[in-house]
This record gives sequence, C-alpha cells and structure tokens, in this order.
Amino acid sequence: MKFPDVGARIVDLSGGIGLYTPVQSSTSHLFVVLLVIFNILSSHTILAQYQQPVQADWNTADYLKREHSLSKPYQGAGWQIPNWDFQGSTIVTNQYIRLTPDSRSQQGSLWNAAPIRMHNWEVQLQIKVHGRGKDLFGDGMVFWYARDRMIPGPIFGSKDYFMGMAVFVDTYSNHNGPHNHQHPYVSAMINNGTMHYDHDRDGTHTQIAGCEAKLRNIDQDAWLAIRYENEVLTVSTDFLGKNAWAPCLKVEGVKLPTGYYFGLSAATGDLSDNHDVITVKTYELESGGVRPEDDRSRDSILPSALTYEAPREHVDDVKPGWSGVKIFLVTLFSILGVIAVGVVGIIVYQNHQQNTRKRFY
Ligand SMILES: [Ca+2]
Repeated sequence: MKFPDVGARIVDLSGGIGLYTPVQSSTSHLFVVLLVIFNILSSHTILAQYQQPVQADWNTADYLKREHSLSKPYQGAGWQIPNWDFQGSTIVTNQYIRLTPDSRSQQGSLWNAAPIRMHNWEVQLQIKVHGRGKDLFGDGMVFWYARDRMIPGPIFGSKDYFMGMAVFVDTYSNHNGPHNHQHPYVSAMINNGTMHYDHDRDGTHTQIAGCEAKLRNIDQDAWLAIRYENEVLTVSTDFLGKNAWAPCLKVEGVKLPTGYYFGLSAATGDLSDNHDVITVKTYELESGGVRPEDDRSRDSILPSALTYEAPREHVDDVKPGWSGVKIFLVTLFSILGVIAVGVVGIIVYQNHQQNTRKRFY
C-alpha cells in the first residue's frame, strides 16, 4: 500500500514557479501542497458517472452446492462455520463475516474446506465494503479459486505467486502508471504460480480483464457473480439492488483444474475499510451430461488463459525528488538554523567582549 506519488508532481510544479528567497519559496510550496491536496481530493470524488447496461438475470435454477456455500447466521458448533475456515482479522457475527475492520494493517481470509470437483460453476457473492473514509480508503478484497488455502500473504491478505484464479475488488488506486480506469476496480487474473501481482500498478500488467465497480459505501449490499463455464470466465455485478446482473468482464479460453478451493480475503494498509462477506452461493452448472467424476481430464492441468489484456508498456517508477513538504521543512530548519547560529554568535561575541573588558580592568 502506497500513497500516490505526489512528491514528483510538487517538484515539477515548483520548478515551474521557480525558487525565490527562502520565505517566498516556502510560501509557494505551501500553495503547491494545497493545490496537490485539492488535486487528490477531486480525482477521487469526480468519478465518471457511468451506467452499465443491464442484462437479463441468469438462470440460477442449477444445483446449489451447500458444501461450497455460506449464508447467515453461519451457525456451527462453537466458533466453527461448517465447511469454512477463517483466519487473521476475520470475525464472524450472525449478520456478516468481517474479513477486516475499518482499521489499519489488517488481513483476514475465509476459505472453503471442500475442494471443487465441478467443471462448470457459478458463485454469487454478497459483500459490503464500507468505512468512514470519504476520499481515502483501501485496500480491497479478493475472490479466490486457488490451490493453496489459508496462507496469509501480501495480496489482499493472501499469498502471491498463487496457482489458480483471482477476482480482485481493488478499492484503492495505487496510481502508479497511466491506467485509464477509476477505482474501485474489479479485475481477474489467472496464475500458474509464476506471476507476481503488482500492487503499485494495481495488477494491470497481469489482469485478463476488468471493469470499474462503484460498490463502496452504497446503500445496498453489492453482488458479484463469477461464472466459469466451458472455459469461459464471466464476472457480472449488481450494485443497484435491482436483482439484475450488469456485465463486467468475459474472457474465453480460461483453463482451470479441478480440486482447488474457493476463498475470500481482504486487507487494509495505511488506509482501511470494513470488508464484509454476507453470502456465498455456489451453483453447479450443467456439463452437457458428463459427470465431473467421469471426466478426470481436468484434475492436474495448469491454470492458464489464452488471452491477456494488451500489455501496457512497463514504465519504471521515477525516483521521487524532494517533496514539497521536505523542501518546506528543510527551508524552515535552515532559517531556524541561521537564526540559532546568529544568536549563539551574538552571545559568544558579547561574552568575548565582556571578557576582554574584564581583562582591561
Ligand atoms: Ca490497488
């Protein structure tokens, strides 16, 4: 988790304004700092108002798989939830499962204990991402279909270099590099264990597709449907509470093995949010009459995707120069230093004069 790199912009602007006397330059830097703060606030509030076309509700008359589903009040024996394990900052109430609270540096996850044997499936998630932050909040959460479960790590509370699929709900724009979308942003990634998810670039170098997703601090709960059918991955959303799915992304040629696990994880860093899971509904979709247990061809394939989004040029970070705040502080302390040296000098001089006079008398 990193704050946007405002330092470089401040230096550029002050370069344009020019450095004058120390007092003028600190004033102009204050002005620039205010400008940049305004810039950050407006970039977060002026989110493009886009309306997604709504498509007909999917047929969900398929088979609900209870061992892969989750609904309130989540009761089990003691603190256990049947078929699910949780760890980290996760807390279970009878209304929601909170992966992280709205406080800094939290990580939580929730993993299904039963491996997936289905070939075609759809998972419908009811989630709520909310918090006190008005303009700054983060970091986000993930729906996983992964080989390794319950391993904490840097990717929204779970391990990097994973095997499987991730659908990220990235609420904070790490802002590094020119990606052309707003946050929160939903994106999908397929990994065979060799790829790193790069937070600094919001995972845009490894995503297979994505969509903007205004699901934070909305009145109703957010729904996401992740459908995997005949090697086509589709993600749809419903943030309007109208029980109708809006398309988010669709990618063909996605190969996923059976035997992996569903999971959810979330993390906060310097910025935070409540990341709540309310419902997980998993459906087995018709597989053209072939029972998964009769077709073991997908048992040990590697996760892969035929197409990735056109790669953006990978631009290395510009080493930030001195930030405006740093220049301001250095200027301030320089002035104070000069004054202090002056004062000490005067005192020493006066003492010296007195001593000289004493010697005369
Ligand atoms: Ca991010």
